[in-house]
Amino acid sequence: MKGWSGKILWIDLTRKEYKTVEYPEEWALKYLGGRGLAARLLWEYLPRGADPLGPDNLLIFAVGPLTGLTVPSSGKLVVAAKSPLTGGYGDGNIGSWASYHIRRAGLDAIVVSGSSQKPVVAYVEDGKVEFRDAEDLWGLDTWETEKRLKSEYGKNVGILEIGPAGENTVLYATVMSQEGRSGGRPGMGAVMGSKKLKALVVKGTGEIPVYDPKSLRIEGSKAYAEIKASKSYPFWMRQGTMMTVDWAQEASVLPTYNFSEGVFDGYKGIDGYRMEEMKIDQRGCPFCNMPCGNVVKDAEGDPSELDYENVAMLGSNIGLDDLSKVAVLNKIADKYGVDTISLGNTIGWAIEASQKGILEEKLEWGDYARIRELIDEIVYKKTGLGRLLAKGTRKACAEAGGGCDLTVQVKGLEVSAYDCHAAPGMALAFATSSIGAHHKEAWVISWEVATNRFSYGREKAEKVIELQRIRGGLFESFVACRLPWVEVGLNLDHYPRLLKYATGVSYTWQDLYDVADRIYALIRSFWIRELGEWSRKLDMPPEKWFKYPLTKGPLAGSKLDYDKFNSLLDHYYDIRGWDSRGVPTRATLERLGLDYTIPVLEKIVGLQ
Ligand code: PTT
Ligand code: SF4
Repeated sequence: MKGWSGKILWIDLTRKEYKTVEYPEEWALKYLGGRGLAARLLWEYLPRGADPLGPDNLLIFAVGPLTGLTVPSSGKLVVAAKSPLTGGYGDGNIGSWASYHIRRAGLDAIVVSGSSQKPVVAYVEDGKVEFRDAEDLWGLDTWETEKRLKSEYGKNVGILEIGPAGENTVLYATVMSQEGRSGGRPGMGAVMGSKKLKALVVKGTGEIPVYDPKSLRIEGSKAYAEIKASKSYPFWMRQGTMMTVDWAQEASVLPTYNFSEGVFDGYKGIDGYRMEEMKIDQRGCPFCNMPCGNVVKDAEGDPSELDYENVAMLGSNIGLDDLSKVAVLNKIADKYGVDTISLGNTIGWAIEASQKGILEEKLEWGDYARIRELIDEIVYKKTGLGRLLAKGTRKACAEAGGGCDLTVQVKGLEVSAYDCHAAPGMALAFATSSIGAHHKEAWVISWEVATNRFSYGREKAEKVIELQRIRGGLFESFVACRLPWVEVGLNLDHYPRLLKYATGVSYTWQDLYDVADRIYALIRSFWIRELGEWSRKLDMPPEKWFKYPLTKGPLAGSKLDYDKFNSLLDHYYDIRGWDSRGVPTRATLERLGLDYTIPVLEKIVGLQ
């Protein structure tokens, strides 16, 4: 079989043992890789009900058939596990040389099980593993950790590591790489920390198996050239995702004061043009010719790599209008290895809850000095408030005994940087994303704002599913960055051709949509199995968007409509072939070849 190695490396940290195992060819063909393979592995091998922070959880690093090839933006991998933040399926997509080295090591995935007594680094070279004591690295930030490991193992390795947030199992700690790449928002870094795995270092020296290397090279070159020739390319190279700040303000979707408003008076202080004035470098993931990592000098004179999400969540959402200070908070988050989205969202909730008297301590919007300290308290769980906020907003409000109607999360994962008071389609995207509220799977908002914004019609559900299939299904399973398509309009038809040249398998678009639908239904089944129940309430957007209208900007007075949203959700379930609770029907599971989930779901929720 070309295109896949067909092999998975299993590392048992409890016993310090490892083995390489072949997995069924059918899994590669039906789930492709990345998220698809990770979901299949979790279903098969994670003991049902496993504690996400216990040794039974499986931490999976999975690549796909396009990863690491000389095709646009292919230096990515999926990191997945049962999430300690949500209790369901969790993953993230991270750019790192580790992706390329995993493939050159002849592997499609590395699965880490068990947990070490003492901090450890796993060094993987062509499928062999060495366990290196990591007492000396424990406590170091992600930048310093990577620097030391590079000086030890050389520059030609891929490194994925955690910082203090992962070590201290902050529930939204991420896995980091290359000083500014972060993946696994729903606490994948906490899972790594619970296993005492400080870093995974990978070196591969073999060839990546490809079915038709010549055609792949030609198709890849055409795609690279198309990116460079795109009209959007020059501005993208200047601002990257930071161009979104001005657009979000214009569209009244810029998260402001814990998603109370969609416009921010100080937006000019944090937008893409301000970033351009401060820019000192530009960097990105392997194999990318449109690098989006805009590096600025922060208020402390250090480099900090900015993205729209980071800036909106640690800027307007907490009332901070000075990009050089936002950049400091972003840098700290990267060094500590904690998700900027959940961090900014949780701090925003804390400030609002404090102002409403729910939390004892008085916190103020935009109070940079206090917020900087608070991040330390969260990451090191130093104070009562820090310990509370380290759990994310859903648990924090339950423990604080109030303010749950002010949390902006779905299934326990905090919403990313798009306010949806006046965007029902995007609210549906957040509500039905397979890891909790993340924009990565169906970023319908630009289409929604440009078309029939206030409609709750079936076309919104259709669009959400179309994007979930392409973004959440395909890009996450053949594993490449989606931004060449999203941001500079690379023609999607390159991808089935690239897949054919990589694997020898001719997938039609219908075949690919079936793969994506299979992955979505499997992930939904996994959630149901792990939560032991299901109800459509879990697919509802935050109460805040229904209850408290916007008070500022051109859309003041807007909020979501509960009944209309419910009918939109019905459309979504209907198109997906899921019942009115959001459970895939028996016929859908059979059609997608997920028969093995049927007896389990039948027992837990009963199938229609
Ligand atoms: C992603 C999420 C995002 S989405 C951003 S900014 W974005 C935040 N970035 C963080 C960061 O940085 N530091 C930090 N400590 N926490 C952060 N949390 C947030 O994490 C990222 C890019 C971006 S930048 C986006 S949209 C695209 N996402 C892709 C995706 O999901 N899949 C895919 N196939 N391609 C993608 N391409 C783009 O990748 P999560 P990265 Mg990230 C500093 O992982 O968990 O999905 O959260 O991976 O290598 O950093 O690239 O405006
Ligand atoms: Fe990485 Fe950005 Fe390039 Fe995508 S566009 S591969 S996230 S540098």
